Amino acid sequence: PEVKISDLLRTDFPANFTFGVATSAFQIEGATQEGGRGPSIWDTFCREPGRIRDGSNGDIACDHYHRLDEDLDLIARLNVSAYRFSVAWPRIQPTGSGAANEEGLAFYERLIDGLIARGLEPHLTLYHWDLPQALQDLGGWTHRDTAYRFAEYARIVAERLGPKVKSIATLNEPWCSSILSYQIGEHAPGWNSRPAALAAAHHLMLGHGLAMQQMRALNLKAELGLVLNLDSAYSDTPDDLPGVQLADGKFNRWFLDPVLRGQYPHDIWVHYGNDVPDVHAGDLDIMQAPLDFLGVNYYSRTFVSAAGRKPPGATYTDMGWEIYPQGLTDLLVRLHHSYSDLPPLLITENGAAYPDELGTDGQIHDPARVEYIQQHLNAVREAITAGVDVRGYFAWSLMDNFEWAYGYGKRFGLVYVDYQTQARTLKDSAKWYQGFLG
Ligand code: PNW
Repeated sequence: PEVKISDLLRTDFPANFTFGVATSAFQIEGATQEGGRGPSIWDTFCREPGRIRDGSNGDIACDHYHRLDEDLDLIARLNVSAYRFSVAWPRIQPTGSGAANEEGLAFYERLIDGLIARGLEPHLTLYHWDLPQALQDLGGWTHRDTAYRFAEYARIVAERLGPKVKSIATLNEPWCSSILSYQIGEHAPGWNSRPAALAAAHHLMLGHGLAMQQMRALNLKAELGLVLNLDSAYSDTPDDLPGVQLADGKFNRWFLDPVLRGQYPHDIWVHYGNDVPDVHAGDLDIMQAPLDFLGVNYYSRTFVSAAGRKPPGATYTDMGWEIYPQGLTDLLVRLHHSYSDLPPLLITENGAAYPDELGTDGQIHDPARVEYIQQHLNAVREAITAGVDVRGYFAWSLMDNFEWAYGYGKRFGLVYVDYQTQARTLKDSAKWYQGFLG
């Protein structure tokens, strides 16, 4: 059905559909040496010359650690019903194992209580890439033992905070914390080894499964799940279809199939040859633990062309990522048809970077971001109409923040952050979301 996207209404979505905004700990908190926090691999990585485009680090970031109440008020002003945040493992276990650091737990308890007091649902992510450096010194995710350390950390957090939150996701985007981090080397710890990356991916997914076991035993009301970054792959010629299958297999199926089918995808296993991970008996059963939800982070599509062609007429965000909302509908519908035991889906991240500037009128006009979000919400609506069980949507991000290897140069926020003053200003996109939800 032809719907003018600007006419998209809250009532086009189910009444109990969750709308929220998302962030992660390292990208916004700052205060990296406070509250008993230990160093993470991102603190180390930022100090290595050439790793971060603008030479920045997470020491101050959005100073969220010191501005918690102000930021909770900001979230509430957007009229959302939910907030997705992550817990910094090195605040809870400064060296990645052993007793819990009470100050760390207390900070997140204050955050959660503050959300509840404002009528907002807390959605907690356990691991958004900030591995304690002490565990990296032992090999990081290439070391099988890290999976068991992660499960222990999950139990500590879930015991204390689990009773108060709506959902707990184990990992955010294991493709990023394995392939992008240990093979491509763009993220911490910056390695360049495919076998190391595949071992890391295996141990991440094993850690996910072990954490699920630990948390299930607590009989929490919270929904337990996993967040993957997924995209749809396309080509403009049948000659490129093998390339499409390969891209889809490495990016999507390598992570989906162990969790939803209890097996690695055969074609990709063969493709990886001698680089495949050491899988112990029983690992895949652990990884296949039932999920209450699957979180999907979607930003763009993959266009495969051996000849190097670009999709005609394509438009791009400031990340150089193509804007392709149809890819989100296609992805959701495909998940629905390909996986028989698919849990309910949450869009846990979606958004766009643009080089926003504070105008002379004191406003930030970001019409391209407004359009991006409207188009992708419409894409979600179309998937729901097609029968896919999507329960919520979280815009990435609440506010501009530390965009990993790009530092502060890429702005994903609905709220503008002036890093000199730490002043927060609602962009037009925040006002649009506020009005849409209000
Ligand atoms: C995600 N890639 O990162 C993360 O979950 C966020 O922390 C991040 O700020 C956001 O998306 C925007 O980048 C990704 O290279 C980073 O395909 C890189 C990729 C995908 C996701």
